[in-house]
Amino acid sequence: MKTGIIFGFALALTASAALSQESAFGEAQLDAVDKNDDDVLSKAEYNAFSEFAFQTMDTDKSGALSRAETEAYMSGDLFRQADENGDSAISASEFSAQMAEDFKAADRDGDGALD
Ligand SMILES: [Ca+2]
Ligand SMILES: [Ca+2]
Ligand SMILES: [Ca+2]
Ligand SMILES: [Ca+2]
Repeated sequence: MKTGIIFGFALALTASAALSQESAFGEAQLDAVDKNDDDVLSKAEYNAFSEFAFQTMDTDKSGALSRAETEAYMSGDLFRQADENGDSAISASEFSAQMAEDFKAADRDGDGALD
């Protein structure tokens, strides 16, 4: 398993937890991302989710994620991996670049969907 998809999945857990604090991890998380409930994660669903995860973590609404904002969700290594330009913040474009990379890595048959 590549680091990238772990990054993506960690964020998936993040957003689902934020959506539904009382749900146990598992089914509820997949449901939160798989909007049309077909057990396949389309690129559109993934992108919508990615946007949501970013907004959820960007608590001061600065348009970038500081280490403090992401501390509960990702390790220092993952943070540095996503922080392309090394300014100690993950901008929206760095975030979506990392998410896109993860999607590509996970979509091994290249059909634009994760199943
Ligand atoms: Ca789906
Ligand atoms: Ca922020
Ligand atoms: Ca950066
Ligand atoms: Ca696929």
